[in-house]
Amino acid sequence: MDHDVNGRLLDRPAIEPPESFVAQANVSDPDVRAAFEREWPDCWAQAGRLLDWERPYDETLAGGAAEPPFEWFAGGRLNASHNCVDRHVDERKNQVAVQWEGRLGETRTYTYLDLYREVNEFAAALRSLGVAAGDVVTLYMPMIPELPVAMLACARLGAVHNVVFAGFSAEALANRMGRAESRFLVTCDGYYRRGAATNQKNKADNARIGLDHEVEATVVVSRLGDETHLGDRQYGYVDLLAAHEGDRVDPVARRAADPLFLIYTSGTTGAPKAVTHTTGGYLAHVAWTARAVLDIKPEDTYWCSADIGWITGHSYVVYGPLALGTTTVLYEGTADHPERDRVWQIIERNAVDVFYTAPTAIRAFMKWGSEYPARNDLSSLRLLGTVGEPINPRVWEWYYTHIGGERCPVVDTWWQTETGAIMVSTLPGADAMKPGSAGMALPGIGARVVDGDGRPTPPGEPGYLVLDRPWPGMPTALATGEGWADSHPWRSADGWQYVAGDEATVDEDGYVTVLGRVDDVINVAGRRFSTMELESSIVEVAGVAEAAVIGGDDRSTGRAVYAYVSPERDCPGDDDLRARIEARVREAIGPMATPEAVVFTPELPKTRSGKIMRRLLEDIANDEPLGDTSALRNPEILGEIESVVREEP
Ligand code: 6R9
Repeated sequence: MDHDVNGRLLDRPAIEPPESFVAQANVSDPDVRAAFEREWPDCWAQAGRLLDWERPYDETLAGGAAEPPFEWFAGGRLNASHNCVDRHVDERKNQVAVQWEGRLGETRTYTYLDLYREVNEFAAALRSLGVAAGDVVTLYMPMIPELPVAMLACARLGAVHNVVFAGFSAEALANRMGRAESRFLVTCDGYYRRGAATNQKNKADNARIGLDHEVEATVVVSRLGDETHLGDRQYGYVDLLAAHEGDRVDPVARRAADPLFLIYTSGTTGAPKAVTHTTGGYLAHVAWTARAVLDIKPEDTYWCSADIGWITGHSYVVYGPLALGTTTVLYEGTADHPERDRVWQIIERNAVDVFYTAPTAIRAFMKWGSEYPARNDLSSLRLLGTVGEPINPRVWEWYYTHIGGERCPVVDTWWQTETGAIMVSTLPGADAMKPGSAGMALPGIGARVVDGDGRPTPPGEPGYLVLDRPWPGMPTALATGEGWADSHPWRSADGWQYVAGDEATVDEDGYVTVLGRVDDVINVAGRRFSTMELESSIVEVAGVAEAAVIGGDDRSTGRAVYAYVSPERDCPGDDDLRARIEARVREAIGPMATPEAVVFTPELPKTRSGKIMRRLLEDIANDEPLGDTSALRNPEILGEIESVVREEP
């Protein structure tokens, strides 16, 4: 089969969603985009209506659409904890809200009533420790139910949570607490990683030492069950709950534009940046997309496998599904522990209806083989989703066939920490799917691909992906126009637009194909290669598990392709594998793209969500000092890679 430059299959027709899916879909009206256009921005009242407002808003969007400031749902007041918990208790108090699957095979079930009680008791505890509306509370916890409970308890008080990925170092935690001047911390004693216990409390204690300001209170959840020494101003989570048993806290009504949380970006292109999301606009956008794109119904069991420390976990493990009153699965473990069919067992055991994951996970599933999903019953699945990176058409097809049984639509959802919620995707009940292409801008969303002068590029021509209209889930810095002036300009061409930093193409039907971060495109002697295209060809070589390519300095061509390859467990990284990789790239892409160097490494440096940190690999290749490494899940691998590169002749 032929592929275009983006690796998309040319002779494969678009795939229509199955009729059985369309018949039950939350959104199936093919006219929905046009209807949103006709009523923009008031069309977003559809999202506002999914929420309970303590005080109704006066205007869907105040301030006009031309330039900041933008204020969504102006005049409205609401509380996110009320929206995600209280209002469901009357209707379905005994329905499961959070289904937890622990690393050691344990499970815990929280009904909406259980969640209501614990959120209230913990909110009362936080209040007694001095937490008030507007305070920043840092949450440094793995995937345990106490994390969403703590998020919702903060939201109940109008406090702003600052979740820091549990795998980050003490230094990364100190940096993120310091910048936010956060005086409250909720953490745990430790947790299991691949069967071994890590000491989280120790990291938290070290972070506190590195801070310039005092921490007023630290709450420690017992995950390992061992006796933990609690120092001054440190409190045990269960002791606090016991002290506040039966307490209720009235949800604090917040203005729609008030901050709900802050989170740091993935840092794939530079130092991680703080992003603040709003209470009303964010929650409305997340709820609407969870309903229209992920097709969530209250009676579903829904599983997004993302870590809560990533924006995807905030929006689609916690806020979106709970706002819609569904059952959300929370999984603490990894996909291959203790066995490579762990994910499929969880889907079978819980009869999961909708599964949302990342291409990096799907690539791993594909490598492990289809026998693992095949030996589990996946017939409960109705819809599949992916997020985080471009998904290669071959990987898409595998997901569609082996996991979805060709019966579940696949939504390839493009968005960012900065956008808060999904921006570009097919609507699974209304749109045809094109493997490898995310799809059209969602109804009411202005996404375009433009050249360096801001002019729309012709179909198929790469350009910059920009958002040229405000959206409800936009972060505070963009809404007020007071932040990010340098790194994220709203640049004026024929209006304001937010430059997302991704390179993309758009086709005749308006389907957007994301090629990768602008910085990740490699220019060799005037020819542009997308990292995805190159990496896909390398991963096709037998024995290769994963690959990352970057542009390194080269004396003759200016820029050259450097490949970092992690071989499969039983395959040696030797000259034979190197020769096969070079041959494959020459054949698939062309001699110009043949890697200047192939470096073997047991792992690639990755973020909490599995994104490859190419900029650090580039620093190593070019013998430059390493940039910010604080957002790495596995920083220890860098030293190993550096030593291999230095040994190269
Ligand atoms: C949600 C999230 C954002 C960057 C984004 C883009 C890449 C995300 C994608 C995708 C192609 C998709 N990205 N979804 N690329 N297709 N469906 O990932 O947020 O961690 O901030 O990353 O991820 O490059 O700009 P974040």
